[in-house]
Amino acid sequence: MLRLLVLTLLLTTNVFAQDITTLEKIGDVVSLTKTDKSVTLICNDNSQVQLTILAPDLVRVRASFTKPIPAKDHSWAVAKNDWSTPRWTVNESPTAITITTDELEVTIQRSPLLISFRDAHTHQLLNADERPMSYDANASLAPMMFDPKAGPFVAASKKLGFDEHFYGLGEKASRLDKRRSSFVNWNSDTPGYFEGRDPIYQTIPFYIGLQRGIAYGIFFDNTYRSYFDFGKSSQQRAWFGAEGGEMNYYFFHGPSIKKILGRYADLTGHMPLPPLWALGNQQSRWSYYPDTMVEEVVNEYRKRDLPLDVVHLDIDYMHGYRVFTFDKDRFPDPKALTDKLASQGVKVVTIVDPGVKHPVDKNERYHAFDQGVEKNYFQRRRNGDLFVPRVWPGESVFVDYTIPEARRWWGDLHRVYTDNGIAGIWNDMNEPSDFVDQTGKNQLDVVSYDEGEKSTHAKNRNTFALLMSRATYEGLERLRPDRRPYVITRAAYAGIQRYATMWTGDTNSTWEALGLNIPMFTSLGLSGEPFVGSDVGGFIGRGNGELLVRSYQVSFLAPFCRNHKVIDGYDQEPWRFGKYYEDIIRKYLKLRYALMPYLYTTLEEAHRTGVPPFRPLLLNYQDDPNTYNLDDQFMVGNDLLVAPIMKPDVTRRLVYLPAGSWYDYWTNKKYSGDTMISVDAPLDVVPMFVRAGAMIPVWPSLNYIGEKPVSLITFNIYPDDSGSASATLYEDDGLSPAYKTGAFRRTTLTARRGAVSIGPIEGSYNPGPRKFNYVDKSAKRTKA
Ligand code: MIG
Repeated sequence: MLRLLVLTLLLTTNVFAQDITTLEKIGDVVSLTKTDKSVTLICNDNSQVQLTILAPDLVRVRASFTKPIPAKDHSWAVAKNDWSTPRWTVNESPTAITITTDELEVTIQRSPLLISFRDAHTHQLLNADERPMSYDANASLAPMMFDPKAGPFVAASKKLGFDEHFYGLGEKASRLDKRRSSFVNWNSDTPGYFEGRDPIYQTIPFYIGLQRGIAYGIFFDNTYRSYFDFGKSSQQRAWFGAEGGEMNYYFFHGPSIKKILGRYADLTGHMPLPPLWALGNQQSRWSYYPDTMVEEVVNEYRKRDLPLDVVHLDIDYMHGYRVFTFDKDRFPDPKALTDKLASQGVKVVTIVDPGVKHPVDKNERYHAFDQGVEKNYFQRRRNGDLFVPRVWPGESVFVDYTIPEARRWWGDLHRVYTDNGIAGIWNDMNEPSDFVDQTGKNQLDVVSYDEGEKSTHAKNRNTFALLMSRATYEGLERLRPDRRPYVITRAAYAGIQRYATMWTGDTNSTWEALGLNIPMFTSLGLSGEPFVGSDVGGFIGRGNGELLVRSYQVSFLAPFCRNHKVIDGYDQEPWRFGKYYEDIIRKYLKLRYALMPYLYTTLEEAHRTGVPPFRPLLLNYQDDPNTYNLDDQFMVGNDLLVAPIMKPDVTRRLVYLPAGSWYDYWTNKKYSGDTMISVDAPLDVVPMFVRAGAMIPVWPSLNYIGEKPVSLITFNIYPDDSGSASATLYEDDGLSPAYKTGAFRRTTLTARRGAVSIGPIEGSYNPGPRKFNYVDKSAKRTKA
């Protein structure tokens, strides 16, 4: 009873912070065993630590307290298990064991057991344990009550560098550099969140440490509620831990962040390319209905010469919020609607929530519920009762997505969408949100199949969205094998990039919320989620024309660019505040479409290398400490630098230009970097700069992707101080998965004092007849 009380307090207040100095430390090393890929250390308290060498720059650390490493080893996040073991050696001395790869030197001090990571060449220390890995020997933590297999709280603690910066950790309502902050991961529906609210929707337990320009990464693959403290509770340590599960982390050696992101993508999966039109402009509302209103929105866009590729249907398209149905009065003929919109170049995305309506009346038939009950695919409580949360349909049930057949069944249910011409699926509420209680209290005794482990909510909450997105993605892949799936999710766990793109949930229509866009998008990019965006204009509350314009001036270069608004909010489509604002928004939407070949080239880079399109400056200028906290500017790819205004009534700002030369995008005026400049930014201007040495490909004006064949690509040349510039252009069919088997074309171009040479060209895709045109921007300086 007392435990229950403590549990209730912990969960309702959510201010619990573990004092890791009270935890029991792992014992000393007494012996070791080796295989061709790993070393297992056996400790004097029967604990074991296993270090597995996956790549020269990637070592996995697994610890099991007071018992052997379990034979079972499973992760929903990890995509690659077949690493070809690199060269490595192990050396034993009386005091330590040292594992050496071509890049890393990992030393395990025997007593006390402390692990340190060094650069194999310079022997420079990268990261070191501050105390031995530890666990809660008293096992006093609450979730165990419901999940005896959870095990105790586990933690690892690292020395905090005096000058160490921390990045990543997925979706956090916080600034870019996470030094001196602490965070909790427990996927939560947090409408109207503000800076500092934590946790919010997603769990990506991966971070990057950067000190003296040298980076490492740590991925703590543990799905229980987890904690990260980057020098907040003590200036001596950065620690991470979780309320159960294994101490199980991967250490990535840089020194470059880009390299770490590539390895992280190898480990947890590369983002597949979405259809090219996913980079198009998108419009949403909770909710457009009936069908004629959707048509009206699209007609407005076309009439006003505003580009648009996608319109979203929020929850009111359904029959009484029943997923996989359409309301017969509001959407009597969805296929006719999608056909009609397709003829205007617009694709339709529908929302699909996890809550499957539980019929109120026993005699009511609803196929999704009936089939799921018959097949026993819905989550149940430990006592065998169906788990019945309350969400939009009222009393509902959730699928146990850990059951492979249930994922397949769920995916196949999407046939009703693909048959009706729906182009993509938007997964919301998948924390999973439950109106009975948003902290998860009502779900603690829900059991999931989990590969036969029959584990509970404490372990499965944070992966629910990952598995739901997976079911959706794989379903769309089966239903339309010749098309790339397009899935958008709100909640996530590491690995989500294999299945879904994301948006940052229910923001406020405020300047404060707009100020979070850049740190959140860039942090997500540093966490393996390249395809990100936020409701343009903000979701909750009433904005105004100025806020909407400034919001577009951030999002017009974000991968996901969608204006969306809450049900009772003031309308905020681009024209709603009048022509003055609409004209500016048109300018930025058109600029986005003009830059499409550049955006797509950087998106393909993200797919291939894990390096995101939307970047903090530090990703391109890792040696420049001026960039380490810079989160009111961003870059797209290597070449575009944008410094938006995110405050009302402000029309001038400081812009930091890193070393090198830069061209003002609007005037072509050239600046020397490595300095701060002050620039004008009236409402119609977002300060934007092009790196000298770049060539930016642009398309002719389009109302939507594929409106007409692109027969002319213009390369705007921004020569560097020696008169040179270069570019890469990536092209493919934009729709099918054929790019995965070589049907793409990557063209490299180099300009030297006006002469452009093309080559090499990679890939087998034939882009059809199209001409290249070259414009030397250094000769086109205009007056501001
Ligand atoms: O409880 O579907 O974040 O984008 O419009 C609110 C209705 C549920 C939350 C999503 C939002 C969406 C809304 N949903």
